[in-house]
Amino acid sequence: MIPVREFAGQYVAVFGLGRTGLATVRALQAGGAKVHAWDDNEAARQRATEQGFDLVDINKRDWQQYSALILSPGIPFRYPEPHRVVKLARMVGVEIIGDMELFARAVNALPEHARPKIVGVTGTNGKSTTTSLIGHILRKAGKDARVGGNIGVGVLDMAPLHASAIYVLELSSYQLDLIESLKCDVSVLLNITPDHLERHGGMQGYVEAKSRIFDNQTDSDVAIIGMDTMPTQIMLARMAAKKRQLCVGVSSEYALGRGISVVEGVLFDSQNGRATEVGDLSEIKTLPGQHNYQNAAAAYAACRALGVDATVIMDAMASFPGLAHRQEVVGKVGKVNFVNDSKATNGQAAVQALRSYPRVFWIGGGVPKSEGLADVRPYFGHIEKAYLIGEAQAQFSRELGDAVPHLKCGTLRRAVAEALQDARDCDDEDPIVLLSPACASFDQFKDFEDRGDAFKHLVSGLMSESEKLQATIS
Ligand code: UMA
Repeated sequence: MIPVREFAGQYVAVFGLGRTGLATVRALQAGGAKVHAWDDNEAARQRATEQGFDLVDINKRDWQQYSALILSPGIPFRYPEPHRVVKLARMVGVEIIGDMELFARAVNALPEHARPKIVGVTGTNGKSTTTSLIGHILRKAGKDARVGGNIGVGVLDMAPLHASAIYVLELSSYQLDLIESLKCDVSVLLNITPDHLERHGGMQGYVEAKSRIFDNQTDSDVAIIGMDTMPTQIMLARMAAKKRQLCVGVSSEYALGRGISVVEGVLFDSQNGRATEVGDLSEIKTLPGQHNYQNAAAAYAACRALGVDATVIMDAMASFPGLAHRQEVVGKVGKVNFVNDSKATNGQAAVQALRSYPRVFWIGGGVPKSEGLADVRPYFGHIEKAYLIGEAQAQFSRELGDAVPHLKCGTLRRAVAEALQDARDCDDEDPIVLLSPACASFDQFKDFEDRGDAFKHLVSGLMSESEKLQATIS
């Protein structure tokens, strides 16, 4: 845990008692603050009480007493409408920040020589893989790398600050909205495509939130920017012109004259204007597809910026174990392969998986995003048949129309059973059933991890049934 001393002896309100909130309460209390914590949800309050937290309903308190409101990232801050506690805090001029800002202030309070390094990673898609890959490479290079943030670990729950440590933080747009003084030694922005627009009041607000990862950088810092989406291309051009920090472009679509590129699976470093072949990524099973090539290029650039040798980086990438719920091969029933890509909560993310396989039995649906299947449409040809679930099924059925055979299955259980049946009967030798929903999960599951676990559970049930059947036959 990272104690936060900034509010020692003062009253602080913490709202939201999930991973962020609970870690924040612990860190503030360890630093001597008097914390009033609350959550709208009774079950969350109950869980917190069971863990020994004293709760105070901040809706009913005098807000003049609070020095700050620490807001969890999932709680609406500006759009679609600020949460009631946000309005209360604004009314009395109480500052509103998030756990990342508390972390930043704890780091900034240290003398310069005692500060750890910070690598921030954001983007619409690929940030968890890139964050985890950077952490893996740095550890293989013998560094004290710690991985956390949006990837699932509240930043204040991470190991205490230390000068030789490197904090590799996945940063969501929600978290970036709540920072002021976070200064990343290396900032990575992978890509920007429409997502979470309702929370940022549209695309401009979303792009602005993402760009905050570069705030506070100086000429000793490095900004690594994906060149494969238009908003990030524009951002790199503007930032390079300002020369506030060193900007490095990365791409898996274009051979960059200056930057890091992946061409047909081969990674090239042309940061000094002359292209040097660094290594072949196409052999790394845990980083399949063009999107992962860009993630790898960004991870390479970040680790080079931290002084890691290129050969050490390539060796480390080869042993990257991959991440759960991202094109995770979960098992085989007879000849049918099952791939769990539950993390694909928007169309762009589902595209990354769909374009990695020429022909799949695709399970999609859940809570649809505003852009529906618009991004997926160019890859309809990769879908042999679609199995639709959740709230999105009627909308997706309309969007697929006659172009893709499909079935409204309602539940994941039925979708898996139907897809297995069809895949088993098809002529392919090695068919793939892919769960890559292009939707949020909240209509039927707690979160994307819960959805992916349910898929894995269903597949493992089918695998043991199939093994039992094989044993009976033989
Ligand atoms: N709550 C209220 N009122 C509200 C909304 C929420 O009281 O109006 C309460 C809920 O009852 C719950 C708590 O707030 O008890 C949850 O807070 P939260 O949604 O911020 O979730 P945390 O558990 O703190 O997890 C957050 C991130 N979640 C979100 O941003 C939604 C986690 O990212 C992150 O791993 C964690 O902090 C640690 O940093 C998850 C995520 O889905 C993976 N992120 C989004 C994404 O990747 O697309 C942004």
